[in-house]
Amino acid sequence: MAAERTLVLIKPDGIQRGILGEIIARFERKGLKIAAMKMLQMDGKFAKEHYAHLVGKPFYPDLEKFVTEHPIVALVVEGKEAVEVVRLIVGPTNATKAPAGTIRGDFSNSTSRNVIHASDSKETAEKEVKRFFSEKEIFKYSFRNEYYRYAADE
Ligand code: IDP
Ligand code: MG
Repeated sequence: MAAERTLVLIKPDGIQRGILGEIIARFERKGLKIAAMKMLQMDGKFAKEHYAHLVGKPFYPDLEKFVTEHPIVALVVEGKEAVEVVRLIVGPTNATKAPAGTIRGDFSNSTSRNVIHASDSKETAEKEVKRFFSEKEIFKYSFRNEYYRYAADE
């Protein structure tokens, strides 16, 4: 199985609302691997880099305040087609329209306080994983029961 990596952030609202475990459990249940995990607090400079595509938007000042005023949890999630699979589990940005069963569909009704971030493409994932983690913080381990997660030819 050609493993792919993606970056997941559980935003301040996920921690404040006490649903960190429920969110992480969804990735575990899917069979994905948590390759790295840490708690941190972003500052304004870091937020501007991470959300560079949104800095000019009218909602950006609120977004920066929201993501920097409390800690977040960052994870590297790994597995087959992890970038796409994680985005499917997360659901669309506007949680009001997010299908039930997705994280945003089940835990949020907002376009802003939408609980979680996930990289949106393989290229973004590579950059974002590096932004949050050094290579030595990312663990390369195998599941003892890989056989029950993927067939040999996947
Ligand atoms: P994504 O998180 O689904 O990838 P992006 O467009 O990359 O969506 O936006 C990043 C984050 O910025 C969103 O998750 C949300 O917190 C915030 N955001 C995006 N669009 C809006 C908006 O129209 N109003 C308020 N906040 C927004
Ligand atoms: Mg995005």
